[in-house]
Order: sequence, then structure tokens, then C-alpha cells
Amino acid sequence: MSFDSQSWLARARALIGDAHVLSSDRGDDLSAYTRDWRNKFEGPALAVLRPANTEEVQAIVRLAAATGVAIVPQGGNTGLCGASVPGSTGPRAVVLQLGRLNRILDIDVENNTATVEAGCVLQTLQQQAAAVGRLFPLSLGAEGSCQIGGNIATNAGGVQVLRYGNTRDLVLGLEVVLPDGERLDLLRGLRKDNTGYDLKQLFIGAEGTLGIITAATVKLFAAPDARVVAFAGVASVAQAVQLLGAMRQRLGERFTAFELISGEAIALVRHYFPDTPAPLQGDWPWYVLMEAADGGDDAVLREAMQTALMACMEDGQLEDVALAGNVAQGQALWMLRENITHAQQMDGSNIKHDVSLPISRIPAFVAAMLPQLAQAFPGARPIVYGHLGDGNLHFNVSAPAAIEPGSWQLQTDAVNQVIHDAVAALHGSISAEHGIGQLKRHELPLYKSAIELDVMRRVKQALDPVGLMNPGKVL
Ligand code: FAD
Ligand code: 2HG
Ligand code: ZN
Repeated sequence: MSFDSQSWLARARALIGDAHVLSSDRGDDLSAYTRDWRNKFEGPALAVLRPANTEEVQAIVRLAAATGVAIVPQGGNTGLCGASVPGSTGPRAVVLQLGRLNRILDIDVENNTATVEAGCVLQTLQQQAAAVGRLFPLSLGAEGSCQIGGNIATNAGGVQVLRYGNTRDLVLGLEVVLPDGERLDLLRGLRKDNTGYDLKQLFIGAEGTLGIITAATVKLFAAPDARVVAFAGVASVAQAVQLLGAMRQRLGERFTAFELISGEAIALVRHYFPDTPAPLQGDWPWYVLMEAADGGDDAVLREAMQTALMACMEDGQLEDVALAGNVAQGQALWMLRENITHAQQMDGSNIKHDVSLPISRIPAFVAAMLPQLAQAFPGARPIVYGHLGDGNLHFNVSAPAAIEPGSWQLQTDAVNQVIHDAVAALHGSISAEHGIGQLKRHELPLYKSAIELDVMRRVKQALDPVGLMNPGKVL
């Protein structure tokens, strides 16, 4: 039987309301939903559907399953690997945008949990938790627009993993609509539960390929009263790794963030955001942004941070350091770090790498990679930074200054091979926190064992045998 898109759209509109089914045939502009944040991936969608609640999600999923229409779940569309938009080939698809499921259902202060709908913007959850003296620690540059459902579906990392772990470590319960429209209620706020397989883990980091997350119960923590930010110049990545070890030893659980930033990355941010102040007098090849947080008095934490940093300086673990004097200065230091992605995007074409390695191996990896890239791709500009405290580097390579527009992306496979082969040789990962999506789908079989891929395919087959849940992503 031939597919009648008009009657499909009419059925969808009857299920969730006329205004919440966007389609190009009636003049709606779908590009904000069908093109990814980097403008790298774009695919056609029959419609963009914006359901209001779990029941409406179920109704749409059932309609799609019955009519062979694929579903691309979408949160804030800030993902960096093309997983949140339709592929350019594959089955007819709709984008299921979760933004209207945005309620905070419950904050249980005594249990230290929040239960939220999937479309709640991360920053809103952070703010609502703070309003009751609690911290939701997931923190990343896109927090003003990414959604908790997207964070869970990508197992997002961010800048506080050092202290609080990845998103996976923050999720206690989930509600999921399965590819056949069944509602799987795992929405529990328990810290201990050994009643068989931990099913929620399947959906965390699955990039929407196994079902649609509609709600989650997440952990909250005591909101720290004191927070201190420091910015150090170091002579090498090896020195930064020594500094990391020494600061963790001295500050313990109070140490919450340790971000490595290359001199090139700082220069790029200061070029595109000229109001950004220089945090240190001199120039260093590498910088480190550190944060500590604790309950109690700001002055006490500041004193502890200062003492630790001075000891590190005496021990030769850093070259120069500045401590933010107040909240605004701390935020300005963080903007230096958070604006790197934007500055590199403004600067033109770049090939992103989101790799993780044992921290001890990172200095040798960087030392080997930089000359190797320079030799293989003359003029290429590595912009290296990342969550060194988690062993996660964004080893992004910007196009040589004099190059035909568009031609640097043609080098993607060749550049990836140099970097990812080296990562694999050191038993690292080619995707530490951003995921696989469309971007690295063809590389996954090169770096993951056949048996791991086989088990992943069996899980996919068990939950989504027809393959309509975010097809063309991950596997
Ligand atoms: P989307 O981009 O909409 O979707 C991402 C994936 O999740 C897709 O596969 C999509 O199908 C799926 N999905 C979305 N919602 C659901 C749902 N409800 N149910 C099932 N599947 C769903 N990432 C990091 O890990 N760390 C960082 O530090 C970081 N910093 C960033 C900084 C900037 C400036 C930008 C633009 C991105 C950054 N990211 C970072 C990447 C991105 O923000 C994260 O991956 C984020 O978690 C994606 O959330 P989202 O709501 O935008 O999801
Ligand atoms: C970050 O750490 C994000 O800032 C984005 O993960 C990294 O843009 C990138 O490559
Ligand atoms: Zn990152």
C-alpha cells in the first residue's frame, strides 16, 4: 500500500494537536530541527512532532510503528555527532522533539533526588535544585539549551565529572517509551536495587536508538557554599598531569574540575571574544582551569586552594597561577574555557576528536600526535583542550589557514585515522562523551571488537526489531 503523507499528518495532528505537528507542506520551517548544531548533518523529515506528555509520545510511537515511519528523538539539538537529526538516507522519518515535556515533577530534598520530564532544559533543573539548596552537578557549555533527556541519551560528561561522575552516575530512574509504544516505568529514586538487570543503563548513552526517554529521577547533592576558581600556566602536558595528581592529593573531594587548555585555544577565544581578559601576565604553551567547592566558609576553601597551589609551585608542578577574586572573575575564567567550541566554530572548518585515555598516557600521546599531524597535514592547526581530570581530550584539528573552503572536511577520514589509531593503540576510546551518532558510525567497527558489536546488535534487535528508532545512528 502506498504511503499517504497527508493522511499520516492528519492522524498525527489528531493525536497531539494541529499546532504541534510542523510540516513543510504547510509552510513550516523545519531546518532548526533537521540540521545539527554544527551544520554538518541534515536530513529530511516528514514532520516535527512536539508531544506534551508520555501518553502523546506513546500514541505517536504506535502510529509510527504501525505505518513504518522512523522516529528521531530530539532534545535541544546541541549534540556534536549528528545523532539528533534525520540521516540523509534511510526510511521516512519524523523528528520527535521533547521540549514540551519540560516539567519538574518532584524535588525530594530528603532523598536528594529530582524527578523531571525529559524535555526540561539542563539549566532549569540546575536552577530549581539550587533554589532548594541542592546541586545538580551536570554542567556543560550547552546547558542553556540542552535537555536532560538528551543528556541521558548521550551520557553527557561536562566539567564536573572529576567529582560527580558522568550522567550515567547521576541517574537513578527512567521512564522510557519503547519502540512498540509500551511504557517502561523504571522511575525509581533508589540508590540500591539489585532486582535483576539494571535496565535503565541500556537507554543511557544509547543515543535514542532503543527508545524515547520521557522522564528521569536524578541525584542531587548538597549545594556547596564556597567555590574557588584558579587558572594556571604550565610548561607541558606532563606538568599538568603532575599538577592534577598533586592537587587531588591536597584537596581530595573538594577538587571538582581540572580542564586543560592549549595556548592556541586561548588565543582563538581571545581573538573571537576580544573582551576576554588575559588571566596571567605571561604566555604559556598550556593552561589549566581548576575549581574547588565545599560547604562552609569561602575564605577557608580559598586558603586551602592557595596553600595547595603554592606548594605545587614550589614543587615545580606549575609555572604561574591566578586565583579568581570573586564570583564574576571565576565566571570570566570559565567563559575562556566554555567559548572554545564557539571560537573554533567561528574560525571555520575543524575536525573534532573526543578521545579518552588513561591519564598517565596523555602526555606521551600529545607529544607524539602534534609532530605527526604537522608532518602529515602541513599547516593544520590542532586546538587541544579538554577534561584532563577525566582523561578526556578534545583533540580538534582546524583547517590550515590557506585552504579552499570545504576541502578540509575531505581530510576527515585521514586525520581521524592518525588520531584514532594512536588512541586505539593506547587502549583509549574514540568517543569519550559526545557519542557515535552519524559522525563516527563507520569508525565504530574499526575500534570495537566484533563480539561487542554483536551484543550491541542483539540488544538493538530485541528492543527495536524493525529498526525504526533513530536509524542510521551508532550501529
Ligand atoms: P540532542 O542533541 O537533541 O540529542 C542528542 C542524542 O540524544 C540524539 O541521539 C537524540 O536522538 C537523543 N535524544 C535526545 N533526547 C532524547 C530522549 N528524550 N530520549 C531518547 N533519546 C533522546 N557534551 C558533553 O558530553 N560534554 C560537554 O562538555 C559538552 N559541551 C558542549 C558544548 C557546546 C557549546 C555544545 C554545542 C555541545 C556540547 N556537548 C557536550 C554536546 C551536547 O550538548 C550534549 O551531547 C548534550 O547532552 C545533548 O543534549 P541535547 O538535549 O541537545 O540532545
Ligand atoms: C567541551 O568540552 C565540549 O567544551 C565540546 O565537549 C567540545 O567542541 C568540542 O569539541
Ligand atoms: Zn567536553
